Amino acid sequence: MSAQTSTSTAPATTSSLDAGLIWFDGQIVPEAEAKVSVLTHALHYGTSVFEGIRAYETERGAAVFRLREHSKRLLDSAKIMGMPAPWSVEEIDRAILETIRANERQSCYIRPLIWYGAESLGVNPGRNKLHMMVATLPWGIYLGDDAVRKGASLLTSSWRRSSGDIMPTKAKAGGNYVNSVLANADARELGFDEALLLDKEGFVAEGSGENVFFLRDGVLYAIAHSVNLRGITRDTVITLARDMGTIVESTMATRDELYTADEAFMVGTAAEVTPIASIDKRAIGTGVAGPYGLAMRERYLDVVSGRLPEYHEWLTFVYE
Ligand code: PPE
Repeated sequence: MSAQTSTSTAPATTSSLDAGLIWFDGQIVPEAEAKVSVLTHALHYGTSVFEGIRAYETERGAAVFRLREHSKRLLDSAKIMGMPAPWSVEEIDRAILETIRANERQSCYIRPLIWYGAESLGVNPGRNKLHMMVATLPWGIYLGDDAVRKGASLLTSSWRRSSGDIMPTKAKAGGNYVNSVLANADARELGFDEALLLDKEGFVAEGSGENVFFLRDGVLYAIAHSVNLRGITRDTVITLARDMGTIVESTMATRDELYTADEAFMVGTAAEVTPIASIDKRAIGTGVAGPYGLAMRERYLDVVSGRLPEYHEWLTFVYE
């Protein structure tokens, strides 16, 4: 039996994400008009690079947190993928600010994406044009209210983080995220909040979308860069911790090292700072969100919301 087809009207392509106006190859257009072909190379082979950025409401209106670092990482991802992106870091900054202003947002999650178009099919991307879009979305607490208050429950994933000789793990490339999607979906299906991925050697790499920290005897340990993303929130938290007088070290760690930590937490643009209550059903510390993680979450939210002037250099005020 053949599938029923209709040639009269194209199916709707609008999302239910309330993205409003989108920056699409230099034009600001309603989301319903920001369309791509079903033969888009990136849709078939994951040949896209993206960023996740947040803007927060401050006393001086919306401010984007660490805009330049995110625009730079977007271009670094393109470079790793061998994509000849024609946009400069300044142009990307401007496109992002323009999109926030067009939507009159006070706070939002920002998703820039660069991808190969639909000029040719087949693995070789060479003949496809590169496109860029910027969307802004209302987006609340990533792992939910409960995970933040009580601490998140993690499951060590049976999916390993890709190694650097299989995928370019420092690039935020669309195709890389199949690994995160599989790990996260398994963990959620089994009733956990998030997946913890190990690398090929069995060392802790990261969450499906977060970097990991743990605390032991007053020292804060950041999981070392190996196959994990060079997280901007990780860098922020290391700076904040040192400014608070905490000793911070970068380390490799096995999963059992985390089981017996005094505290652990995950960090990322979307997740912000989210305490970990348990891993593989083992309580971390007392099995609730720990005091250091909660204090770091408060500190982080103060910084991104502009309440601490000494960190204003990290903020780009959108309406000034
Ligand atoms: N590791 C991974 C794999 C990752 O995707 C992120 C961001 C991080 C670490 C933290 O990086 P940073 O945001 O620079 O601190 N994950 C983004 C995507 C989340 C999503 O569901 O999509 C994010 O947090 O925006």
